[in-house]
Amino acid sequence: LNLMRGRVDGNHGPIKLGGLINREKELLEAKRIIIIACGTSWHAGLVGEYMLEELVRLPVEVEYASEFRYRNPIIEKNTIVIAISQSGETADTLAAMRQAKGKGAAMLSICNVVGSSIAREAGSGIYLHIGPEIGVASTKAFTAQIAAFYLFSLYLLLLKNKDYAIPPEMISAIRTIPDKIQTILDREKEIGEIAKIYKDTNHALYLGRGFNYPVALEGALKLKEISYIHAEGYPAAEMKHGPIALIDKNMPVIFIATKDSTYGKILNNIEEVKSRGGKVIAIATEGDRKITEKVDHVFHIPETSGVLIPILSVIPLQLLAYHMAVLRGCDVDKPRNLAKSVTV
Ligand code: F1P
Repeated sequence: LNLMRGRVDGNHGPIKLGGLINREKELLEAKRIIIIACGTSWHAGLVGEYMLEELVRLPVEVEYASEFRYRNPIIEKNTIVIAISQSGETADTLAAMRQAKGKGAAMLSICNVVGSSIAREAGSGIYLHIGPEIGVASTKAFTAQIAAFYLFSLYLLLLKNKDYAIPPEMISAIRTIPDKIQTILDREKEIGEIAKIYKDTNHALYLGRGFNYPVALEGALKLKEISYIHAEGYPAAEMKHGPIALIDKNMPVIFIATKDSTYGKILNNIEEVKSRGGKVIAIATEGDRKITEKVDHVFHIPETSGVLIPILSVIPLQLLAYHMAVLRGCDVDKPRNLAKSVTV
């Protein structure tokens, strides 16, 4: 199951699942998973929820650690709590873990930093082996956390059914991800051109459905964090319940519109924005020419299996935030007011 090369340049090790061994019994008996995290890691947790529900059919909830720690949550028997953190030091996540542990939950963590406080508190889990983030904003942690959830889902399928054989296409789907990421990075210039057009905007709206809904949240967060542009991420279907009022020619609307089960609905949402004079940037699947006629700008990403789409669809959004920030003279590695690990 150690399928990932870790990073595109291959300098880091694969994600290993050996750290789950001392939780095998609890995982086998698990009836419910609660994921706790903050910021970008919380967005990865949402992808994890969709993935575990789709692939393993386990009920999953995703909670902001900063809320969970102050509530009196109900933790039933056979609940596993997974804490996700890039730094492994986020105070809210650590406090939420202690809250869950006190109520008898079995703990796991998904962390970058070996021996970090959160990893030690969990006592079991997955290390990403991608090294710490160099800048403050989380980027490679997000994609690696999603890869970890994919491997974790396969691990659970194997654990729960000894006769289960992983379909070869599920293995090749993850094996081909690094090359597909490289294809996107090779076309970074296209994103730079889009950024030049919108660099002076004051607001942006990010919309996605299904697996791309957390990606919309993450795209908006990256823009806020490093370029200080006000941005909101929403499930595309929620647009008509409020954000539609914001649409005008001055606000770019970024749609994650890949060819998956939500595609037809997303095209309808794009039309709703265009008919109100909005400017649309679409992240679409390679070969999708139909969408090109409907939007103002399109960036194509390679095709991949549904649950893995977020790993690819988030990268153009990370690049967009980066280019917007650089064009506006912001320090992308040290954004104002943000700490690398939020330890208070
Ligand atoms: C959580 C987080 C990051 C964000 C920033 C502040 O950190 O919200 O997602 O980019 O660095 O902290 P972590 O628990 O994943 O280390």
